[in-house]
Amino acid sequence: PGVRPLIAGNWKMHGTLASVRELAAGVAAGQASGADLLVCPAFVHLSAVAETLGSGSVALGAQDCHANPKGAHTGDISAAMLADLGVRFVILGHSERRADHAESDAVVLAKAEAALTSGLTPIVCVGESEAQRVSGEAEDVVAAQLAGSLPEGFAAAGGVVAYEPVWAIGTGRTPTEADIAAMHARVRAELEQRFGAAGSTLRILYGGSVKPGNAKAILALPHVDGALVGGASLVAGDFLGIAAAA
Ligand code: G2H
Repeated sequence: PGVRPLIAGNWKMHGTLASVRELAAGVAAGQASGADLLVCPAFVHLSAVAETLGSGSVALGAQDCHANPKGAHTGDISAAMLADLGVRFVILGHSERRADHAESDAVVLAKAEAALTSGLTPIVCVGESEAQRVSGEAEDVVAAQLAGSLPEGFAAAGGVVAYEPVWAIGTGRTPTEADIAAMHARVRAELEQRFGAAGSTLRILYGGSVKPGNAKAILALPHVDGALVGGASLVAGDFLGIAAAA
């Protein structure tokens, strides 16, 4: 209550210049009065999407950044470069990056520090594997990821946490509403313990197979302050449908 929901589209490694322009225009044309909207295209599409979004209310985000502001890091992109393009948010520590690029909590922490330094709002992703869920350690795994990945200035900068159970990503499977509510309550408790009162108003997103059909129930749960949407964010109508449920 009191926290304005954030509906974020993670476009992952999808799209062409033409298709992302069309998608961004479709999102920008929809009026979502009850939620803040954010789209996160691939690096190479950021400029085109920035141009399409113009000065409208849909915010622009990236899917990763390097921990250093500049330097000899072939193929990498710094937070400062993103800020220069008009990017305001950056997704960090997504489970696909933790898996594909061996990103540890320490790496995510360093990237989040860099994001804060450049004035970007980090969206730090955490979530347990299926084996960790089955063995009952999901909440402790997530608490440890938070402790290791969130920088000191996170709360002051209005940082965002995204809880994404790894086994629910792109699979069509979601945890029960009770399990989502329990995890979000634990994340809230961790944020309040670490950051005090400021932790009460930080947004905690749920991610993992969010669709128009399940969005209303998920977004109604306590401490669910929005969604990080992958597959369903690639269709403007579906993404806006999820936003309308917020
Ligand atoms: C989780 C989510 C977006 P999807 O990765 O970050 O993807 O909605 O396709 O499960």
